[in-house]
Amino acid sequence: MSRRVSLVVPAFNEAPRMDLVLQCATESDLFSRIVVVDDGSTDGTAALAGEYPVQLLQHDRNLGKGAALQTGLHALHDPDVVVFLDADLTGLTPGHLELLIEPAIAEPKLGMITARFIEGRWIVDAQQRWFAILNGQRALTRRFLRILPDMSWSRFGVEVLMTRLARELDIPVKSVLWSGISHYTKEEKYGVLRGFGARLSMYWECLLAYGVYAPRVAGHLKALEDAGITKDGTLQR
Ligand SMILES: Nc1nc2c(ncn2[C@@H]2O[C@H](COP(=O)(O)OP(=O)(O)OP(=O)(O)O)[C@@H](O)[C@H]2O)c(=O)[nH]1
Ligand SMILES: [Mg+2]
Repeated sequence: MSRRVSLVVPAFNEAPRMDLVLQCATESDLFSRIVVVDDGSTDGTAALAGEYPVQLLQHDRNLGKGAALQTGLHALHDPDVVVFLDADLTGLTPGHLELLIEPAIAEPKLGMITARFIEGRWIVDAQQRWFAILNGQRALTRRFLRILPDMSWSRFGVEVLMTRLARELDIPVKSVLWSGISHYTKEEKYGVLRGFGARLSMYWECLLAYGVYAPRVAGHLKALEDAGITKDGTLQR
């Protein structure tokens, strides 16, 4: 794969869980750049990331997933494809990554490819199926990257933002199936009560992003129009 493919991994207190993603990403030859964004962690996330050949960026306080992805994007120089991967995946192999990246390179008309987990844990698979708008593992092509608005306000609503924007702008999106993969749920990370509270607040942030999407992106869409960029991300003039 000769195109420049970059990876952004947002991480908030993921030291005990992020070895697999970093190992898999750094040992594959799929990425020309790998950026880990430590989102104000208070554990050993930064130290762990430092053990791998990645670029480490750090927020000095927690700003949320959307801001972490935005910080990662800022650090990249004109990539052809950007992959977003959560830090807490289990069962990830280079084959999964190839499945996600291949269409981003082979089908230039696509704007975004999302991965949906199957044949892993039923509860996670069900969430991935019924709340696919929230799925975190994505590849974005140049076509979509160039019209992406600032996402740093969106926290866990960042996937809602990307999905709605692609829909509104008629950017083609493809879904690939990732078999035998899962991740740590919030309840597993923080315990049942605290984890469930964190889950509710994540869903709240997603709903909020859905609600404020239109006013938040209106100015950006107008600017794209003024710049002569059409709905599908191509220049009119
Ligand atoms: N919880 C949390 N995660 C963040 C934050 N900023 C970045 N992340 C990272 O975003 C990714 C997704 O976060 P998770 O908490 O695993 O959320 P999820 O997998 O979508 O949700 P569940 O597993 O269903 O709880 C992980 O790599 C996190 O480390 C933040 O402010 N809070
Ligand atoms: Mg998770």
